[in-house]
Amino acid sequence: MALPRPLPGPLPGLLVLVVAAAAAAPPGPTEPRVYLSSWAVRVATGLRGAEGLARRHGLLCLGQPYYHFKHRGTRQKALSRHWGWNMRLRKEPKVLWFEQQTIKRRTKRSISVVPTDPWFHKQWYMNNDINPDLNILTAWSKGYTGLGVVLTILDDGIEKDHPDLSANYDPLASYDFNSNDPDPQPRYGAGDENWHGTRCAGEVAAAANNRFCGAGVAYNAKVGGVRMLDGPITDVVEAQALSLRPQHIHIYSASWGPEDDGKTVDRPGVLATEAFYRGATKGRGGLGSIFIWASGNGGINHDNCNCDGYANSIYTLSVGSVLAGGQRPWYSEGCSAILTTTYSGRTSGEEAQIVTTDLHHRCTNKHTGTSASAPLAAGMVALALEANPALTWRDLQHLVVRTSRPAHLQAEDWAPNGVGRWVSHYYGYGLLDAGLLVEMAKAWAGTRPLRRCSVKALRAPQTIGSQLTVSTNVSSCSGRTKRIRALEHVQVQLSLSYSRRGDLEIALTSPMGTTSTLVSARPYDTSQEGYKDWTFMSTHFWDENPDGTWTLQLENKGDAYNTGLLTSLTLVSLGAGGDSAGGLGQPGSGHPPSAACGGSSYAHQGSCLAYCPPHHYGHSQRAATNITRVCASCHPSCYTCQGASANNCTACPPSHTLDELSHSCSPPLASRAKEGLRPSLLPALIGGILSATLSVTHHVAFCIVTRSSYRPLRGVTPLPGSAWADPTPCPGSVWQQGHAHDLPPHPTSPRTPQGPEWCWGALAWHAAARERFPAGPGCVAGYPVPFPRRGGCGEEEEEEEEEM
Ligand SMILES: *[C@@H]1O[C@H](CO)[C@@H](O)[C@H](O)[C@H]1NC(C)=O
Ligand SMILES: *[C@@H]1O[C@H](CO)[C@@H](O)[C@H](O)[C@H]1NC(C)=O
Ligand SMILES: *[C@@H]1O[C@H](CO)[C@@H](O)[C@H](O)[C@H]1NC(C)=O
Ligand SMILES: [Ca+2]
Ligand SMILES: [Ca+2]
Ligand SMILES: [Ca+2]
Repeated sequence: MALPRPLPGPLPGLLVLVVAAAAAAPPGPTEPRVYLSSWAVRVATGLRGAEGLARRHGLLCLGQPYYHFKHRGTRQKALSRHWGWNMRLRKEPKVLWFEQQTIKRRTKRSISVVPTDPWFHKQWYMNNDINPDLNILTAWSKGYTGLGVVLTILDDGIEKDHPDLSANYDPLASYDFNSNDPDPQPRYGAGDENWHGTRCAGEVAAAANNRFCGAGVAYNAKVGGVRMLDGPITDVVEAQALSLRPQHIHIYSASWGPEDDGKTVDRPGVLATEAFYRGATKGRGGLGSIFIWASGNGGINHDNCNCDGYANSIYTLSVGSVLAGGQRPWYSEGCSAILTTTYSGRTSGEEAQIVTTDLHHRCTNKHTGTSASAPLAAGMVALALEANPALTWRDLQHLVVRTSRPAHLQAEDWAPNGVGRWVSHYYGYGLLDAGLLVEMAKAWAGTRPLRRCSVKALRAPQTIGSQLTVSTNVSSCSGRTKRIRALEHVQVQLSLSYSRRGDLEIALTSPMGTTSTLVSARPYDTSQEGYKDWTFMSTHFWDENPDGTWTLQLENKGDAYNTGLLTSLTLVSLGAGGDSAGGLGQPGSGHPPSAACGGSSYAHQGSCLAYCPPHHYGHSQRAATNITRVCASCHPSCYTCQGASANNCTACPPSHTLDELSHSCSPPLASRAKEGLRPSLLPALIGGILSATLSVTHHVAFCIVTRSSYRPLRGVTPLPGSAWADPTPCPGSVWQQGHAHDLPPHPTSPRTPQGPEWCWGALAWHAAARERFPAGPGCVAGYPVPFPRRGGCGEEEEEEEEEM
C-alpha cells in the first residue's frame, strides 16, 4: 500500500505564506529584511480588474481586501526587493499603492495573546485594566500557558462536564474521598453550596478562546478536583488528598484550613504531616509536590495564620489577598508565614470580583476571599513550571520571593529585611508578577541542598511577665558541614502556659536586625491552654545570614494579671549551605537579575530596588549605549557607603566611629554599644546554647486529640459596601459571636458588661460600638480596626445570606 504523497508543488495563497513566515527563524530588529515573492496591491478597479492586471503581469491574484499578488516562479525569499516586479507594478497606472511583503518578526504564540472569551474584559486582574495587574499577559506573550502542567483542586468537588473546564479536565488528577469513587462531581444539594471547588478550578484552567466565560491563568494546563470537604474530614482523608498521584499531579491548590475564628490553634495530624513531607521530598520525581495554600479569611476575627499549621508549613506556599486599589480586604488574615499575594476582588463589596466557572455550567464574577487568591497563584506557578519543569519546591519559593513586589499594597508594617527586600505580615513579599516569574524561572540555576540547624534556646523555664526576652547565639550552626549561608524558612518551636493565650504577642529578631511578629494579639483567643510544642514559621528572613544572636520577645498585650511560663524553645534555621545559595544573585556574586532593571532602580540579588540596602551602594556601569545599575558591595569596614573603598563610608557598623574627614570607620573607642535595634527592651539575656541538634522533631499525639474535623472554606460573600477602609460587619456576624462566650469576665478582675471597664485583653472600649450594637460588648481590638459605619447592614444582609 502506498503512503499518501505530499501535495505537488507549493500551495499558492495566503495560508502558505503565513505558515512559512511563522516557521522561519524570526529575524532580530537589526537583521536584514527577508523579502517574499508576494505583494499587497491596491488597485483602482474591482476584483475583475485586479485579476486581469495580475494575469497580465504573470502574477496570481489571491483575493481581497488588499489584493494579494504572488509569483510562483520568483524565488520565494530574498534579501533584496525584487526590482523587476516592483518596476512593473510602479508603472501600472491602475495600481494606487503596493508593497512587497517581508517577513515580520512575530512569534506564532503572540498572535493570540489576548483571549477572545466574552468575559475576558471582566478579568481586570489580568487584562491590563489596572496597573499593576498580575502580569499574566506578559507570561502568555512569552508562550507560557500551562501546557504539560497538572493541577488539582482539593475542595468540595469539580463540575468536570462544565463547558469551560471539560477540555482541560484530567480524571487522573481527580478523586472523590467523600464517596470513595473516582468521580469528583460535586453534590447538588438544595442550597447548591458545593460551588467552591468548581470556582477555584476555573480560575486556574478555564479554557481560552472558546467563546465561553473567561480564561484561566494557565488555560492549557490540566486540572482535576479532589472531593474531600463535603463530608467528615479526618487526618486520613487529608493525607490521601495531599498525596494523590504525586508523580502525576504537580500542583495541589487548597483554599481551606482550621476555623478562622481567631481562637483556634490547629495543625495537620500525623498522616497529613507525613503527606506534606513525602510530597515535598518524593513527589514530582523528587523535585517536590507544590502545595499552594490560602492564608485564611479570619481578618475580621483578628486571626493569625501562624496558628494554622497548614498555612504555616514550610511545604505550603501561603498566599495573601489584596484589592485592586491596594487595600487590605476585611477578611484577609496576616502572619509571618505568608510568602506572596494575589488579587481577590476589585473592591470589598461589589460585583466585580474574580471571573470563573460556576456550578450548573454557569460563569460568575463573584468569586472572592483568600480562596480566590490561592488558585490564581497556583495558575501562575503552573506557568513557571512550564517555563522550567526542573524547578524544585524550594526553587519555586525562591522565585516567588524574588518576583513578588510591594507595589501599591497598603500596610503599616512594610519593612526591609536584612538583605533589603521589603516584606509585610499581610502580603509576604508582595504582589506576584507572572511575567517576571516565568522569565526568572527559565534562567534559574537551582538551589543548593537544604540544611537544617536547630538550637535549643532555653536552659530553664522562664516566667512570662509583662515582657520576656530570650536571646540565643546560633553560631554553633556555622560548623563546616552545617553552615547555612542563606536562610529560607525560620521556625520557632515552643511550649508555654498562659492565662489568656490571645493576649500574648511573640516576635523574633534576627542577627541582621529584622523583626518578624510570629503571632499578634488575638482578642478572641481566650484559651488557657497556652501553646504545646507549637511551631511558628517566618519567611521574613529569606536569604539572610543566620549567624549571630537571635532574640525572641514575648509581650503581654492584655491584662496586667496575665501570667505564664515558657518551658521550651527551639530555633530552627532552614536554608542553603555552602558558599552561596546557588541560583541567582547571592550576596557578592554580582549577578544582575535576568531582566535588566528599568528606570533608575538598581539590580540586587535578583530584585530591582529603588535604593541599595546596607553594605551596598548604587553603582552605574556604562557599557556601550546601555547603563546598568547594580548594588555593589561596600568596603567591609563600612555600614553604608558611596564607593568601594575604605574611604567611601557614609555610616559605620554599630559601635564603630566615622571619621568625617577621611570617610572611614574605626573600631570602638568606648563601650557604648547599642543593644540591637529595639533599645526599649529590657534585655533579659538568658543566653547560651544548651545544645545544637540536627534531629527532626515530630509532633505527636497532642494534635490528634484536639484537632477539629471541620475545615471551613476560604470563600467569602462580600459584605455590601465594605472596603478595608470601611468594612461594614453586621452585628450577627461579629458582635454576637464575640458576646456569647469569647469575652467572659476575667476570673481575677470582675467587670460589669456595661462600660469601658468590661473590655480587657487586647480589646478597648469604643463608645460608638456600644451605641451601634447595644447588645454587643462595646469593645474593639486596640489596633487598627476600622469601625463599622451606620448603614449597609440592614436588608442587604439577608440578600447576602441567600447568595452564600
Ligand atoms: C557567638 O558565639 C561564637 C562562638 O561560640 C562567638 O565567636 C561569637 O562572638 C558569638 N556572637 C555573639 C553575638 O555573641
Ligand atoms: C543593551 O541592552 C540590550 C537589551 O536592553 C541588550 O540586548 C544589549 O546586548 C545591550 N548591549 C550591551 C552592549 O550591553
Ligand atoms: C572613594 O574614595 C576614593 C579614594 O579612596 C576617592 O578618590 C573617591 O572620590 C571616593 N568616591 C566617593 C563617591 O566618595
Ligand atoms: Ca463521586
Ligand atoms: Ca473560556
Ligand atoms: Ca486562620
